[in-house]
Amino acid sequence: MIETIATTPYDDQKPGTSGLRKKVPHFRQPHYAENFIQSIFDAAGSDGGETLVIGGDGRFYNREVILIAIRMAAGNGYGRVIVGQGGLLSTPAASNLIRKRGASGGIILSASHNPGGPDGDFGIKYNIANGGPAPEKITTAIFEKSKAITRYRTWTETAPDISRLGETKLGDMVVEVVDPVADYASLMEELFDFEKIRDLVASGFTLRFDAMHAVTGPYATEILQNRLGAPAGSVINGTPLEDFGGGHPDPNAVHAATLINQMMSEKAPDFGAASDGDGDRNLVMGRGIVVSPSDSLAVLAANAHLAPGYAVGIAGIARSMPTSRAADRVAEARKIGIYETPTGWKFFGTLLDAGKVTICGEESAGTGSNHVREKDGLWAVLLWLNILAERRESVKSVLESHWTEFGRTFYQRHDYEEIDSEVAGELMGSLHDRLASMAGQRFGTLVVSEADDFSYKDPVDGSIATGQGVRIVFSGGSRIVYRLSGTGTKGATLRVYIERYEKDPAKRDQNPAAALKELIDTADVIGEIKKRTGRTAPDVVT
Ligand code: VG1
Ligand code: CO
Repeated sequence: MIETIATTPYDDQKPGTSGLRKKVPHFRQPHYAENFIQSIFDAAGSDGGETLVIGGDGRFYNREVILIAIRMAAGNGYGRVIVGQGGLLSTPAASNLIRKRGASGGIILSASHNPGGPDGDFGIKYNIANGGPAPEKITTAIFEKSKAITRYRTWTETAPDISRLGETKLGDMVVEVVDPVADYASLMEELFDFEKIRDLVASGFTLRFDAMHAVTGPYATEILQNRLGAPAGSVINGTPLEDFGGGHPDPNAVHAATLINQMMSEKAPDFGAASDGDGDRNLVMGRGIVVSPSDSLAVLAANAHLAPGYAVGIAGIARSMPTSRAADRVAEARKIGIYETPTGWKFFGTLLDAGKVTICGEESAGTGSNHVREKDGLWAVLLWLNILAERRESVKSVLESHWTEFGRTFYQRHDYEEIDSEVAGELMGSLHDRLASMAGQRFGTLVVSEADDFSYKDPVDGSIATGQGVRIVFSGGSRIVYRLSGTGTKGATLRVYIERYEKDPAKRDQNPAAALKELIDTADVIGEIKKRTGRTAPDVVT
């Protein structure tokens, strides 16, 4: 029976870059999750009888909220929910299921790279019928609904057991529990030449994939070990844990340090990779080299035609604004479209749906294609493996020949975490105030050619997003970008993105910190970071 429960609004349910993220105790306040889920349903609207996909990254509190969401779906007239067994679905696998099964949307429970556990982070995200994150029009509507909510609807009986595969019913609604991996793994088999990759692995090519105790473990084990023949032990930390083993499932220099160190050692495997909490991001490494995510996007775009799924070539590339322009040089050379969007995958959906782009990527180690409407960590790993299987070269040699052909874009992102929100706001405010007078100013050898706050008009649906990050461009094309993170749950995180293009192959082997030295120093001068925050160095450099 449908039950209507009275509730009162919370005023802080505004989705950020990727859904609503808060600390677990915050989510455990009375009706907090219910309010947000009802606001999603209210914003999405329904004629009744639709299909909804539900899954999450397995973090602490995942199961509880999944059971709440199933009952509320029944209470709100859905005809069927498709749930990953045990409540697990990686973000790209959820996107695939939404598309494949013609669902009207999906609820993905994840705070991605943020740590989990009773005091860790939790998140809820809504994806629409194309499989992609809800666009701003819908996230704004969800927030508006959440501020005015007076009741939510649920189903009287409790949700069925989600640990067993198969169909059961909750009222009139079918609850279908599916293998989280199967459909995703077949999609990967369609896109990539598994036989070629198997041959590569059989020839002695070694790999290590760190699933960081998060959701990708079962996917990587099935695909890399069972289907592609990598020996047991190639996938490490492959069992999803509610607290990610106490770790921070972010595949960057700090949190994936163990694997990075192994890759730099004498006994390194040929290929190394790691993924984040919900499986949508990736870090790719070769023996003795870490591929910067912006370079990875460029290399994947330049070589995608080597994989069967992209053999006809790619229509275009989209990258988020702070992502380096390495991909732009590929697009220019191949005479295909290049689009610059705000941060967050929700801005790629219209371009992918319209067929304007095939491959998208972000500097934060997210890459993906039109096969789903999310970034996809394992997809990137498999495309790399397919490229290596075709070219029979090392990761390092693929990257170096890319730099020789296109030039090298030196790039770093500096994160200052948990700074005081007010201080962060003032820092950005001061940058805004100085934007108009910035052009022509000189900093050492650097002269500002343009400075603005990035706004985006979606070329497909005309929607506009403003305030997407401060860009300072210098003559010659070097660039510093400042923006505040929209995924944190404590204080503010300032991200500073620094880039410089080097065409001369003789200068391409420098270390990025050295190649970017003057820009890094200038980023502090212009951003007044030390002066305002007291921080003398970033917490994370990627
Ligand atoms: C970060 C990344 C962004 C990514 C987002 C969600 O956002 O910078 O590129 O799309 O996380 O990724 P922000 O606002 O903190 O910079 V995930 O893997 O957390 O869903
Ligand atoms: Co993620």
